[in-house]
Amino acid sequence: MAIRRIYETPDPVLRQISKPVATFDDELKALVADMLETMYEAPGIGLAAVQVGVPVRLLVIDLQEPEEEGGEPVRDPRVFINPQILWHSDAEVPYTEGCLSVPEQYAEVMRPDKIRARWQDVDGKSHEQEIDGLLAVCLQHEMDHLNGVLFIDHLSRLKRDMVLKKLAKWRKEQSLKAA
Ligand code: GNR
Ligand code: NI
Repeated sequence: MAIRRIYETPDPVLRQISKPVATFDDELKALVADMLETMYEAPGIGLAAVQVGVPVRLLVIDLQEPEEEGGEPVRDPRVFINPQILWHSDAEVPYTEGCLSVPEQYAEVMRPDKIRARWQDVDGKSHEQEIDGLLAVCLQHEMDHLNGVLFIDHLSRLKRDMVLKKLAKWRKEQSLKAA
């Protein structure tokens, strides 16, 4: 297992349309293991393969907050391969989102409250389930990545520019700290 580099905006890698996974082999399982390790280390609650530079329709999610448990983290890794949204509610809910590819920036995004999704697991087995709450938010955020979309793309031009300006400022401060 290895921690992989997470690509950040405005890297064009993040704008690729990810390709369906066709082969459920050991190489895929190794990529999933690396993605989980990378997500836990970041830390984040989700990660799409394209964020580590592999444009395939694969994402991992673990909603367990690292801060929630003192000591041993309780892990609940979920793997979604070739996910599809079969249905979504008309009702949308706001959630303040962040993204490992837009570090340290947060903004409110509206998304459907509830979705019905179909996906495959690492063995290629199909699953279908109705999903709501934080898992629905996170799954939709990750599925956007598979289509080259970032959460900032859902904001008004004004808000997006504010976030990108704050990101530039944060990066500058980081580089000054490191020097
Ligand atoms: O760690 C993450 N937190 C988060 C918070 C609100 C909505 C979505 C997310 S996903 C994000 C990790 C990430 O960038 N996944 O692509
Ligand atoms: Ni993200």
